[in-house]
Amino acid sequence: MTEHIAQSFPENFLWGGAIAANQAEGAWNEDGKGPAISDAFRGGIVGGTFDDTIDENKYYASHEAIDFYHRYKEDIALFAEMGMKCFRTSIAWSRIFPNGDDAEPNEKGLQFYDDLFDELLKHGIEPVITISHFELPLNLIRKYEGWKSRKLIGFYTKYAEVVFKRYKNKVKYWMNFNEINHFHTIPLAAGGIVVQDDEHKLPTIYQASHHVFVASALATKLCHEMIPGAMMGAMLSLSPIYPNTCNPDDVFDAYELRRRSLFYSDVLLRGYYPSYAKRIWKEHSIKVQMEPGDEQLLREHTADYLGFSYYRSTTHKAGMPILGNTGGIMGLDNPYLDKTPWGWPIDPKGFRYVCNEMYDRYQKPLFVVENGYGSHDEILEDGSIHDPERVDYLNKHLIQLHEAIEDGCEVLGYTWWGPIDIVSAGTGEMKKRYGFIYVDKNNDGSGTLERRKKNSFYWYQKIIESNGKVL
Ligand code: BGP
Repeated sequence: MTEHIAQSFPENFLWGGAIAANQAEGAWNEDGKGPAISDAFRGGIVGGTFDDTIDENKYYASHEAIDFYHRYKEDIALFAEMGMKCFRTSIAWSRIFPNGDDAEPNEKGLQFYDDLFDELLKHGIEPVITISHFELPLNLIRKYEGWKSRKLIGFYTKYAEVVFKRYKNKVKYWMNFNEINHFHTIPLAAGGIVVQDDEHKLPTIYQASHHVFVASALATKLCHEMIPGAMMGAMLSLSPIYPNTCNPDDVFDAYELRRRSLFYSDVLLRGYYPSYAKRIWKEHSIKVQMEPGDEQLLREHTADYLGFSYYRSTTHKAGMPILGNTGGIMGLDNPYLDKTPWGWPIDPKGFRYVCNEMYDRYQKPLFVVENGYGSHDEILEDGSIHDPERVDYLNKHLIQLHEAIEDGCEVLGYTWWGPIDIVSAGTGEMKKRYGFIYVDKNNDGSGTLERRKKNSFYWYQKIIESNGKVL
């Protein structure tokens, strides 16, 4: 390990880890929980298949996941041992409202998160909560075609109000929707948006997004009114988008793609639709239906901070499709970068780049709520697990994050994605492991679920203990 001396991170910097309910909890139909959209995907929400009839004879990764629902005490004790100051997870909407449109919330679901948050607080760990992380109650898809329907604004704000009321003394950091800009790339899984066909795709996505913006503004309003001092974040998936060459066509196209991916944060953090949206709508004959007062709500209730995930960068060439396809997501090969075993380019400098780009653009605090390295891990004969690549990824990214802070970016904290191995959102695999803690579970669902510390566990512990000085 190269010991590079960094100055320490800001005082009270929130070091932590992040997971999502559907990728960790399991117990998919226990204690009154209704099925969520994530329970109906097999093989991951990006590459997998969705069938809302859920065949119980088949294997669905989210149904047991790593059984965090029953083992959270053991897991939180390990997070505390690492020294975590905060922990990001989501509330599964369908534990609270099993059908999404129920008249009353499910008490057992509410109690679970009370217990979970108490356990975190007992260890001095601040909960950081995503209200909706790819977990829309399935019934809202079946009955209303998801966010396409304006009715969802009411269901969501009711849900948000219930959780604010219940957890107002326990949770200060909130986010409405996970990776909201993926509503464009994976509308069903990320956005709970049912798109009939290509012709209706863009109009449907923009209309549904408008409903989500109004719902976010209303929830932000409630959050501020009900929980003094609480902060509501917008949450984005961020990758810098590099032009493939200095050909102005490549440069402008990359810029255009960038802008479209920031459409969501532009609305949520600035409080109004950006000027470039008008051109997109005109070109695609899109008429977004708004009600009187909607735009005022957006203006008055903007997000307090930008939470984001950062894993990699993307390289773009003029003419590559710019909306909603995998070419747009993964981009071209960048010959200057190594890749993870899952083919994701490793780009620590890109991390500094996006932090600066976002802080320059919005001048609001940043919170890195996902960054991580998905890889294979093996238990050696002596029971140990060596994961030097994960440690290397972590170090290099944190060094760049520190640089970004020195550049002047205000960063509230950093939560490593999957501090414990969980189900991959993209592929539904267990073998794509991010954890500092290994979970004995395989892709086919076999395994004892036993937890075991990897080498990186001890290294992250040192990083937190020294507030980053060991880097
Ligand atoms: C983000 C999601 C997470 C998470 C992560 C890693 O897009 O917010 O839910 O899973 O990506 O992706 P994967 O699990 O596909 O490796």
